[in-house]
Amino acid sequence: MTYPDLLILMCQRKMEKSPEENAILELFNDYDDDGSLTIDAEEIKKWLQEHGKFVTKEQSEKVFHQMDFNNDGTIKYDDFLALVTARLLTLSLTAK
Ligand SMILES: [Ca+2]
Ligand SMILES: [Ca+2]
Repeated sequence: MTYPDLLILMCQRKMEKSPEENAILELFNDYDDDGSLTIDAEEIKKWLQEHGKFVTKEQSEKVFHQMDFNNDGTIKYDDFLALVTARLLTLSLTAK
């Protein structure tokens, strides 16, 4: 399973229980361990570990850059929302 797939899987699980926006915000808060409203590579690494996926520092930095949707060096909720929305849209299109 690739990293984005894991992300979407977690999101879909949450969505079964709550409306779309809340599910994404909840997931964002899951990542944002220190409540700084931004996600850094270290938090990604930690989150993946908590979900049984061990990555190196290099790998977590690669994921970080994938998730930094507007390439400004930080992952904020906007990036996260854009990423998840784009991904879900792709999935729902390919599912048909
Ligand atoms: Ca943080
Ligand atoms: Ca960004």
